[in-house]
Amino acid sequence: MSFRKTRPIEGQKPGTSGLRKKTSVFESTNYLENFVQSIFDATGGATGRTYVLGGDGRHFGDRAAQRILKMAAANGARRVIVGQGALLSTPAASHLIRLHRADGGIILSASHNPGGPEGDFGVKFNGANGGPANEAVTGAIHARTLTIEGYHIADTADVDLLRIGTQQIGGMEVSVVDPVADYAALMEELVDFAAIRAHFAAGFRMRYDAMCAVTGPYAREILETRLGAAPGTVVNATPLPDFGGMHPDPNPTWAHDLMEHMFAKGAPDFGAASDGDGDRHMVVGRGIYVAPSDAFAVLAANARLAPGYARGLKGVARSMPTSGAVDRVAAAEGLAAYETPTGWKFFGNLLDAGRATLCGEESFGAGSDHVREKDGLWAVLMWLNILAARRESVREIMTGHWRRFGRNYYSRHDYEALPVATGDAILAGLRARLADLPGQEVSGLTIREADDFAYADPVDGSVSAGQGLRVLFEGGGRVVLRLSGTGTEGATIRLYLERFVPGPEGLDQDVQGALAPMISAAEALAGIRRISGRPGPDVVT
Ligand code: VG1
Ligand code: CO
Repeated sequence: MSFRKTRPIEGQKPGTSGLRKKTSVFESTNYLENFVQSIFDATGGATGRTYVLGGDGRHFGDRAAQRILKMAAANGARRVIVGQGALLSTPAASHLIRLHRADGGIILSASHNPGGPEGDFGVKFNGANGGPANEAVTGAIHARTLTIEGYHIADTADVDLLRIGTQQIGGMEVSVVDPVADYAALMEELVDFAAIRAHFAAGFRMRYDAMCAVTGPYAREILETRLGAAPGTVVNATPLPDFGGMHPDPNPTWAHDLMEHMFAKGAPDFGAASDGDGDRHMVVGRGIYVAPSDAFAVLAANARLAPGYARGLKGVARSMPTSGAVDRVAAAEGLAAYETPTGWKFFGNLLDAGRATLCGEESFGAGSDHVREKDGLWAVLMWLNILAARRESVREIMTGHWRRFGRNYYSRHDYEALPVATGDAILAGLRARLADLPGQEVSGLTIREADDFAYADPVDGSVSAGQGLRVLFEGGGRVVLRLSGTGTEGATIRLYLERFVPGPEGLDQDVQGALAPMISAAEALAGIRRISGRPGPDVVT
């Protein structure tokens, strides 16, 4: 065991989902080590503790895992449970933390950001409840990175991460486990595997694109082996260090190959894709894309069809920028509905306190109280359960949903990697005018309310301010603006647009067309294009 001296390294503030940086930054001397030591120091030390460790298989993940194991040992940890090959999807890691009552977990991923030597790397710390560390903890970790003087590491050979079973580093036990088995068993408890198996046997066809990221082995085992989907249902199923050059972000832009298959002649009944670390998902029907906010509302409306939720839901929670579609389901079913800031960590208290069963975000994330992370494959299995039980197509389910609840037309426009000063100026400009906006008319819409969203956690009373600028219009339309916390280059502005149409007329419009008034109102209010000089958004979802 040795103590190595270092100096604090700037720029380590963990954002929405842990710390993300260019891979080369993480590979630079002591960067990873300083952050990991700071995690241990800021959470009361590692002595006697048990951790879960794994990641999405991206470049540097295996070397990072070896170093973290040696550091945990030198810091006195009792045991680390690590996925074979250093692989664990984020939801599977969350499950293992809970299953083994571990003290926490370290997840090696930059989620949907591209990987490889030129791409991004990331480290997330999750607490004993299996969820992302809250703001108090990430703040303490950050503070520690600014004062750290060195780290502890064992001077030993690497462990064999391919060999399932127990090994030792000094006094610490390293348990290499199958990354899939416990997760798959949990899914069997929640979702009606028999019904889905029968549906596949009756000819139902699907395409699951794992985008060369972590969910490949999970989806193969669950969909093809356990549920009997045709071999080849799961494509891009082998996790690769650079994700095969793909950008493992499951949206129509980056999962365009899946979109093409689902809109082509002879398309399968159902399509899905997941992101790098397996917490996000996209669902697509034959010839119909399902927006994440709508997909979440459908899950809430149909959850009882799955055995794990047959007794109903305790409540639902969505992030503020997520559309109000799920609120309409909650109102109809008499469920509590919560609105939280962006980022899964804000759902943790509601889930722990038993106030919410399902949580969802517009950014292709949905999950339940089975873990404390969003869970892409779980959501896909819930959809399969619903499709098998209702014996309807995705299009029929969506049309029926909109007829019953009305339709929240919704889109997110991302302006990526703007100069930081430009991003700040755009937000500051709108923020300064918020108080004067109510009552004003812009692009033919009357503004009802405008604020900078602040969230008071109903469980612990903590307040998170500055979570996004909201402009609400008469009639239920909305424009929301916030800066991304997960980008690794410049400032990314996310513009969220929403308009409610109660139906029965107007449920079948083109989304961007339906949102045109909100799009021009947003430009009139914030001037993103005018100030940045960009002709339009880089990504539209
Ligand atoms: C984005 C999404 C947010 C999500 C976060 C982490 O954050 O908007 O909804 O929780 O990514 O997702 P931001 O700050 O860039 O908008 V993941 O798949 O990276 O765990
Ligand atoms: Co992710």
